[in-house]
Amino acid sequence: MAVFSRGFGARRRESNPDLPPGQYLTDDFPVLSAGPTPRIEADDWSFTVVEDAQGLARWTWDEFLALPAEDVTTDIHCVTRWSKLGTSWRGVSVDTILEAVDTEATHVMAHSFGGYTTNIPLDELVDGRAWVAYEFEGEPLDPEHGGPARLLVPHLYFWKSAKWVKGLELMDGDAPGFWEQNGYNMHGDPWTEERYW
Ligand SMILES: Nc1nc2c(c(=O)[nH]1)N[C@H]1C(S)=C(S)[C@@H](COP(=O)(O)O)O[C@H]1N2
Ligand SMILES: [Mo]
Repeated sequence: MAVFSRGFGARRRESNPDLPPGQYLTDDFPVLSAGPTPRIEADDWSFTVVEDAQGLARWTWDEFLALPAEDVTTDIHCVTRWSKLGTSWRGVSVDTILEAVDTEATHVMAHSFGGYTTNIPLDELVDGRAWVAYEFEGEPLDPEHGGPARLLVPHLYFWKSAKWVKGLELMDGDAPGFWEQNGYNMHGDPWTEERYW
C-alpha cells in the first residue's frame, strides 16, 4: 500500500502541466557554475552587441539601467532535472537591446565574463522571450546566480541563460557554445527533452 501511494504521488507530481517531462520541482535555487564566480564591479561592466568583429551597440552599467525594464514571472528548467516555477525577475528585453540593430544574423552566441558561451537562434531571443536580467525576486541578482546581470531565456533549458553575461555576438549560422561543445543539445527545448546530442 505504501509503495502504491508513493507511486501515485510521484505520478501526480509528474503530471503537473507546468513541469516538462523528466523534471522535478524544487523550491531551492541551486547554483550551477562550470567555474568560479567572477566578481564584476559596476565600473568594469559593459554590455556589447557585436557582429563580424564589429561593435554595433554598447552600454555601461548606468546606461543599461536607464533602458526600459520589464518584470517577468516565469518557470525555469535545468537539464539536471530541477525546475522552479514562478520565479520573478527584472531586466531589459533582448527586443530592446536589439532595437537599433539591423542584422541578417540567424543565431546568437552569448558571451560571459569568465569565458562561458552559449548559442541560441536569434528568433528565439526576440518577441518577449528573453531578457538580460539584473534583479531576482526584487533584489539585485546574487553573484552566484549571475550578477550583475545574466541572460534569461526561460523557454530553453537553463544552461542557455548565461550568467555574468557581457554581450551578444550575432552570427550568420549556428555554432556550439561551452556546454554544446561538451555534449549538450544545440537547441535545448525542455518540452521535447533536447538534453544532449
Ligand atoms: N557564465 C555561466 N553561465 C551559466 C553557467 C555557467 O557555468 N557559467 N551554467 C549554466 C547552467 S548549466 C545552469 S543550469 C544555470 C544555473 O544557474 P543558477 O546557478 O543561477 O541556478 O546557469 C547557466 N549559465
Ligand atoms: Mo544546467
